[in-house]
Amino acid sequence: MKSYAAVDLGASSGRVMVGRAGPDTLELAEAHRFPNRPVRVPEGLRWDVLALYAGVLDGLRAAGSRCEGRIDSVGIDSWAVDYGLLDADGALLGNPVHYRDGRTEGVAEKVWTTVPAEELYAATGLQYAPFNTLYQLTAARSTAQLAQARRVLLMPDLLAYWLTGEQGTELTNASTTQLIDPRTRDWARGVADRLGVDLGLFPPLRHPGDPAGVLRAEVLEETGLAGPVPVTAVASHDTASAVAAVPAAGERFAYICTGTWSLAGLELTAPVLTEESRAANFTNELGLDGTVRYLRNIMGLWLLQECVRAWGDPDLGGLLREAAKVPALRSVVDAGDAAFLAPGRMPERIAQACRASGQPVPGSPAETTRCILDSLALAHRRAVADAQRLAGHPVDVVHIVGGGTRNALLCQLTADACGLPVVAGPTEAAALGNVLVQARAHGTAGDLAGMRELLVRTQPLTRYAPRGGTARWRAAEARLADR
Ligand code: ADP
Ligand code: LRH
Repeated sequence: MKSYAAVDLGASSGRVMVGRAGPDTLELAEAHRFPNRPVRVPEGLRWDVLALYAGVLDGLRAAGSRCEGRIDSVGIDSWAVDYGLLDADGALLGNPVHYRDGRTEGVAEKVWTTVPAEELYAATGLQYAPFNTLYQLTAARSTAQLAQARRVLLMPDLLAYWLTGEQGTELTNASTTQLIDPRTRDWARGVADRLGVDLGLFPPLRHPGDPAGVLRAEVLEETGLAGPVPVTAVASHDTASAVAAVPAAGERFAYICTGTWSLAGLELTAPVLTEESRAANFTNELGLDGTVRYLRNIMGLWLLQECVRAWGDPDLGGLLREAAKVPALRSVVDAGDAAFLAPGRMPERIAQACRASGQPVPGSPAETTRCILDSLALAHRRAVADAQRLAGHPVDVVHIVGGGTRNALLCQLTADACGLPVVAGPTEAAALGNVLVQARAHGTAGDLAGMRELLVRTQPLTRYAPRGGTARWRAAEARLADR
């Protein structure tokens, strides 16, 4: 059996996991977890990328010590859209900008005066989100940093470059830039030319499973690993890795990747580029093996994370137990609303949204938590229903993966709201998808269906049956639509 290190960087924490995979085995153990704390400096909200890199090195050292210094390969995935700029010497120019930074406000509208939103969607299949890389690069257009930049490296590609000295742009993550055509799975050159984006700044595309260099000698020394250690390109968008690790059988399933975000949708074989789909803000991101991740971004547990931070970090388990006792569906907010994107004052912003829509204003933390979880379940219901209708792809089951699987109340409410059985798990789906793609590249895992069979056989899963009461969810949905 081989050992793989999966570096998985989420918006709230980074982790380095050790995966062991064989024909009938898939084991995952956490070697190291570290917080991912963005920092607000005078110029805006930035990722602390050096702290993240230090966490990766600590994690690789910890991973090595679990495997007598012998790791067969390393793979890296992270959140999407963000990037670092390198100068002509290959040095990083400034700290990567956080996708919640305000610099992209109003930028999309300007872009659409050159390439109308309808055309942009038809060419790239990407939903509107203010932080798509295209809008970030446009917002940066007149900055000294971009003028000096010779390279754009997406976050996982930047870390891989620091580990190996080699550069590439991994495709699944590139598909979140709004600069990729989901039909050709190549750069959308026409769009880039019209908008003055220099695609030459990106290194060549690479695909999950491609070799991505070997750990540099200094990295081996610092981590105590025995070389050579290859780095393998995985589905480097965390959501792509997580979807690859959805333990589904067949095609009739929806998935919800729950963590800081909820990414809810379907796995398809071709993109849906209709005007109706654009209006419903569904995205066509690229997945493993020619698949399309047809999904909607929902604010996710970010809403709760920000409240918990505002309340001084009370115990989450206790809060969820109290929230379970609060009557259901008293007030709901639109968990897809970009108004919740920026950090800060989240309990007040949720209260304000309830007040503005004439609903009871949640008072206690338990009531606010209940409002968030009801709202998320409602947004899950809408996304799962809309995706099926827009793609003409019916489902029988909803799979929930990611940190939200630890929130039993959210899983049950999602089953109730969707009126479908929910299968929850694995929690560390992105890391498992990362490991499985490495294992396949190194000869110990099968195709996507085979990977999923292995997950079903090896991973603990929890099932939630819908408890009825769909009419109440339908009514809450209508209530929200009326406001
Ligand atoms: P990301 O990858 O975006 O950083 P995760 O997938 O790690 O996010 O999920 C983080 C979320 O998981 C937290 O915001 C929290 O709401 C939820 N979570 C983590 N641990 C627990 C727990 N013990 N009980 C309930 N929810 C939890
Ligand atoms: C989740 C995620 C999501 C993106 C967002 C920026 O971690 O990758 O798929 O839309 O971060």
